[in-house]
Amino acid sequence: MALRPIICIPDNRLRLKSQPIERVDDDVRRLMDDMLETMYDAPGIGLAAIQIAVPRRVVVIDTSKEGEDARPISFVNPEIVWSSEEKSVYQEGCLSIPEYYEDVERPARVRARYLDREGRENEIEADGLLATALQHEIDHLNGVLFIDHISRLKRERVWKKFVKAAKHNANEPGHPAHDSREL
Ligand code: GNR
Ligand code: NI
Repeated sequence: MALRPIICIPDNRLRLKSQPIERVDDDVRRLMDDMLETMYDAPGIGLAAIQIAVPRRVVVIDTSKEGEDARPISFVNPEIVWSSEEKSVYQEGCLSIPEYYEDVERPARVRARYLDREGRENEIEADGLLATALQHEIDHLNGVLFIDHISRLKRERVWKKFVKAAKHNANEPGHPAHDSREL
């Protein structure tokens, strides 16, 4: 297993549409293990492969609480096949937008179809934090970030802040940037 660097906005790779996995093999399972290690280290409750710069449709999630046994779930090619009319609001954050949190409204419950670690087709019906995390991660696979669901004013404010920070980092050798690439 290996820790991998997490990329942050304004890195435009976060806007890529990730490509489906054709076969769940040992390479894919190794990717999932690296993602889980990176997610727990961060720490976060979910991670999409593009956040470690791999544009593949792979997601890991663990919404278990501190002190509980870990309950990691790995999803390959996840798709929402049903979502409730009922909505819920969670304060979301993203490891690719550090230290920024905002309320986001999404369907309260979703059903998703995916391949598991063995490549078997599976379905899960989720509510609560798991439902929110699943939608947040599947958004990543489509190049969508949670700030795309908030007001344009707030989104532009946070985006500009990270562009500025990236430029600053690029001009200060010895201060490794989150990622200093520009749009
Ligand atoms: O760690 C995370 N917490 C979180 C909280 C509320 C809604 C979504 C999330 S996902 C986030 C980790 C992350 O950035 N996943 O892409
Ligand atoms: Ni995220």
